[in-house]
Amino acid sequence: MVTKKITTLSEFILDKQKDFPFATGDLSALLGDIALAAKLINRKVNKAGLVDILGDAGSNNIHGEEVKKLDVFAHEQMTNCLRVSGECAGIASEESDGYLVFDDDRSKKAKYVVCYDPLDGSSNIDVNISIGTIFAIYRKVNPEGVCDELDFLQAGNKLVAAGYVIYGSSTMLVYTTGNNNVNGFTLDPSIGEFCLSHPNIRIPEKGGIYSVNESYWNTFSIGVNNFIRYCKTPDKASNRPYNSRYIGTLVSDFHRNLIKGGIFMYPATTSHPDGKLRLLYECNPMAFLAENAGGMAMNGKKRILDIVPTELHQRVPLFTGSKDMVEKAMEFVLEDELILI
Ligand code: AHM
Repeated sequence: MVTKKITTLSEFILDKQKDFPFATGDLSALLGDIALAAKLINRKVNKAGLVDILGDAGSNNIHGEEVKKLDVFAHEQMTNCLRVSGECAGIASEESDGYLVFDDDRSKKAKYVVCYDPLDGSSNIDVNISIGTIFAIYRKVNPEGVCDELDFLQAGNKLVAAGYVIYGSSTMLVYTTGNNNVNGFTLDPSIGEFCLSHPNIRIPEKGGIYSVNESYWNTFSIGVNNFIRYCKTPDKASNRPYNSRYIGTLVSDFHRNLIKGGIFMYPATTSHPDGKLRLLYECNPMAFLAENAGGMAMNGKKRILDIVPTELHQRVPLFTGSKDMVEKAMEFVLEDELILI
């Protein structure tokens, strides 16, 4: 019997590091810390259905400890893993108002800051639908001293690495450090390792899926609605109508479209002119992944990665996925003035 060689995430990261002769290994270690936090979150996510049996969030479990909400737990795991690692100078999380500076001796000298959404799709937790963790890694603007807000308010085109973990029918970690290379690793629970399962992911240029919350139809711009109508209109030459698929967890919708080809949209609405999704924690990391997999990510007028953030929790409209579909969506969207940039 021939046994196929398994490449673990740690082996893969170390192997990649060899391509950069001056690499110190800090980024590799940082990615390893995030993978560790993901495994801890995954363990808890798998037990989420037992919360009603073992105790509701906010109550005490059999050990007398408070049962935490899963998103708070995920935030704490990410923060703790990064804090003790010494490779991260500070974090900004969707779950906390401000950024957090790690000011111990090692972290103060660290080169990187990390932005994350510890548990994306939290409204899906209670109904056993895939959720995820999204992360983005930047180099500190000023390598000396503790980090400050400007380190987090960098445009996505300055990203060093980004990725997500999807807690789905299997648990996967997908990440990129740029260079048009995106790789996916599936967690083998029997050995507790993420193993390379999806090398060099390329998003199909012509997708066949559109993902949008159509219940907001009445509040979208005319341009967005015209694009949705285009997606539904039969046309043999371009394989329309496209399939409509919407999970309501960005990580899951994005992941499906990344593998199968499609567009994900969270456009501006009349009541939310900047949409719902956060630039730092959701849109930038997904845009970096999309572009490095051969896709696109726009806010309706410009490239997501070129937006310079002005605040930590800034929201932006998002159109991302297969290049042909995003370009087509932009043609429709640009016809209309409702999108406010
Ligand atoms: P969350 O931060 O509460 O998890 O919300 C983010 C989620 C995204 O994962 C998803 O794409 C979007 O919200 C769905 O929103 P809606 O229910 O308005 O369609």
